[in-house]
Amino acid sequence: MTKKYTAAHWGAYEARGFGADAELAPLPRDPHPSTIGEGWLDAMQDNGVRIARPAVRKGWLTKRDRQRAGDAEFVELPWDEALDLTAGELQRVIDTHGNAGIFAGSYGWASAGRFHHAQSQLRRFLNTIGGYVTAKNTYSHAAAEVLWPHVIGQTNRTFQDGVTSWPLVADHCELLVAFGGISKRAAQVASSGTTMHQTQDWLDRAAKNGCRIVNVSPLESDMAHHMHAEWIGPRPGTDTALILALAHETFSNGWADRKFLQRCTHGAEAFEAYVMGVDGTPKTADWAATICDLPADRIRELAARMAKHRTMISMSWSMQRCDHGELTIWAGLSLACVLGQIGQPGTGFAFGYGSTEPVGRPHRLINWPSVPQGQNPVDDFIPVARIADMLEQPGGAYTYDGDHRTYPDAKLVWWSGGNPFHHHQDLQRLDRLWRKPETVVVMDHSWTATARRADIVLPTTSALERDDLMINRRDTALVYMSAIMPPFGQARDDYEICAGLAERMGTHAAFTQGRTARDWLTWLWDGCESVATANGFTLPDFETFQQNGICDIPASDETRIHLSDFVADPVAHPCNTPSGKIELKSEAIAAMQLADCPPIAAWQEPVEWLGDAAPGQLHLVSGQPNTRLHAQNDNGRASRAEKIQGREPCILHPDTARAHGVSAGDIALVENARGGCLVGVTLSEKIRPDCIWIATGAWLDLRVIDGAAICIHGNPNMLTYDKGSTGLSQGNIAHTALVKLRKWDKPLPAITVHAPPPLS
Ligand SMILES: Nc1nc2c(c(=O)[nH]1)N[C@H]1C(S)=C(S)[C@@H](COP(=O)(O)OP(=O)(O)OC[C@H]3O[C@@H](n4cnc5c(=O)[nH]c(N)nc54)[C@H](O)[C@@H]3O)O[C@H]1N2
Ligand SMILES: Nc1nc2c(c(=O)[nH]1)N[C@H]1C(S)=C(S)[C@@H](COP(=O)(O)OP(=O)(O)OC[C@H]3O[C@@H](n4cnc5c(=O)[nH]c(N)nc54)[C@H](O)[C@@H]3O)O[C@H]1N2
Ligand SMILES: [Mo]
Repeated sequence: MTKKYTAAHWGAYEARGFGADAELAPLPRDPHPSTIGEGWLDAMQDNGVRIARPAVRKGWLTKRDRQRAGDAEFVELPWDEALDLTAGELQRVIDTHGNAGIFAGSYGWASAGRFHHAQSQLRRFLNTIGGYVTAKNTYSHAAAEVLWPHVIGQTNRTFQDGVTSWPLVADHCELLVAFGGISKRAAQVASSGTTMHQTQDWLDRAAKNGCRIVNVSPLESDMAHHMHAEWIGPRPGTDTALILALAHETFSNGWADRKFLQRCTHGAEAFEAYVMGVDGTPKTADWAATICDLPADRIRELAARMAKHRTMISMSWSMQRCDHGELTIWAGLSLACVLGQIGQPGTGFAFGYGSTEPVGRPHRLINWPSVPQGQNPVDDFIPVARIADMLEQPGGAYTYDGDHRTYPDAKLVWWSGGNPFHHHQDLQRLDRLWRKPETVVVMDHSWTATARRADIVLPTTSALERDDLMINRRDTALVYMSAIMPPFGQARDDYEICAGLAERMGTHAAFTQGRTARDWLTWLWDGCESVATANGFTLPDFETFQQNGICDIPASDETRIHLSDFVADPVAHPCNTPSGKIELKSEAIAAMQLADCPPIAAWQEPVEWLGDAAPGQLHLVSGQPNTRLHAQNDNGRASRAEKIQGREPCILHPDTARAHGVSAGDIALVENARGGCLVGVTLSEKIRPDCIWIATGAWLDLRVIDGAAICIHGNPNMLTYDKGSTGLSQGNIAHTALVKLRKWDKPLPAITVHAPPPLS
């Protein structure tokens, strides 16, 4: 029997059977298959959440109301009527407001195949009819995306691609200081799929080689237990102060690598002056100890070891998903410059080890083809996490990367392949502002919190229901993804939906270029064959690839030392910064005159933090879920198994639980001025007692109970703060929030979000 394969952002799978009999097994070559995959198949076979037919919200259909409350009734329509309605609405908005009235940034992860990529399909279609306002940067690392080009002259993508490869760390690094940890949890994921999970193996090899690992994080399990890592848990959001104190120790003890600073950096004098206290405050270990709530001796001791060993400073992406996040990662880079170990094997500075699986992979990167999105005639955009600000204040002023800009007026909001009522902060605020646009269109395969807040819902197939190609830029294999289920209900591929709309808008030929979905797959494969030839190898023909299901890429090993060319000869290989060097002070950022973003990596108090908390307040850390990709598969087995009385679990220190009168297994209300959520209590000694950890991704089930807006399911974005990290990048600050906690002693409301909305 020939094997079939499929893939998701969390791994690649062998498939047996079809439809109700389908089974998935992780690839035998994958040493550590993901937990997320265990809940994939049943999530996609779940009648309770899959959208079977196009649906239109009744209040919008009958009277064009904007009451997108999440509990609305929907009317199911035949495809032709739904597509006519959608195309008519598009045309109306374009005629009345122009294409700039369409906001279709559509941020989100969608599914892993190269062709059936939801956003690409939507953008390609909208570009054929005059374009749309888009969203720039990501929720993952917007602050880094805007900062790195100024201070190191690389895009975040180039930076990540160049990060020193794992084997060099495992074999040469003596001290790995990991801010935000490096965990198997987040490393389950690789955007566009992966045939293996190896991050933990690299860490194990490092430990076996005697590398000492220091986990700097509020949560000890951000580093695997068996690593016996040292744990330093500063108050969340205070890492910049800790790093500045490490730099202070390094300068004052004469351990700074002055030659490196002189050869390879710009602005080191300004940074040193700030660290040593030109502003009246020397950034000593004692100074940081108070801010970070750490023993000063511990900071001094760590600084000494970092200076005396071959040290890698690793920062997870979470380090910049907080207030002034740009400054945290810039501080990390600055300290690495002071230590002078950048450009050598296994030491220096890294951003993103463990945040996704491919970062640091020792395989060559190949830029495979993708479906062209075309040109967007509308050049307006918003920084991705400023959606609620945009809805609140069309025309409102904001700064972004040195520009003074104004928010567009979104009349029609279109989302495909993303879930803002998962990913955005302060969801009660978004819920309120979401009612401002005239029309909301959502394409998804499931009744997510966002789909429930749409006017027009167009049901898509899931990746399990169509053939596609798994093509990751840094994998050792390509995977032919075979459909293993028929389309759910009347669901259609994103491509087919967009083609149907393009037909109505008169752009069918431009959108499809006369190709069927299968024609596009062969077109992509033809492109892959050319890329392979240019890289010195050949690929099998399309039919053979489909037959085999997997195609290994030959000779894919690659060793990389980040910035080694630059460090070896900064004159011959300058950084693409104004000075040609790594900038510890940026004149470009200085010229922006931003109140919240100084031109060096200085400590700025976060808008909310434990150093300025009321008694009993806790810091909320809302990281990536172990059992899901964001909100995807929340209804699947793996995610459901971890819930407590159907609610998302939180992690609390036993002392904290006791002080708040809650025990393991209880339901607690976590709340602040922005809203509340109900969580199930789990206990661990391995978390700072003044923190609470809640994974993202429980589907928003919003109720007003005794006047308070509460997600009864446990979505932490009810509590997070919706503001830009600084006026530089406007990145989200999901990891900056204070909350209170108390036992929930009222009746526990039933979860409704895993059952379909009322349909007629
Ligand atoms: N509090 C807090 N919030 C956070 C974060 C945090 O750390 N803390 N992290 C942030 C980060 S880094 C990110 S990346 C975001 C993630 O936020 P999102 O990427 O928006 O979250 P997903 O749940 O992956 O949403 C993808 C959606 O695409 C749909 N989908 C899947 N396949 C298809 C398809 O073929 N077609 C269509 N049309 N749709 C499909 C899925 O059903 C799902 O609803 O969350 C952010 N939010
Ligand atoms: N299983 C799974 N893996 C995923 C995803 C998923 O949804 N599920 N999503 C993927 C995506 S889109 C992204 S962007 C990446 C994100 O990857 P990361 O940003 O690395 O992941 P997080 O879980 O947000 O954060 C990692 C840890 O940082 C710690 N942390 C938070 N705030 C602070 C702080 O102020 N200081 C310090 N020192 N530590 C802090 C938290 O304890 C948290 O557990 O994960 C990817 N991987
Ligand atoms: Mo992300």
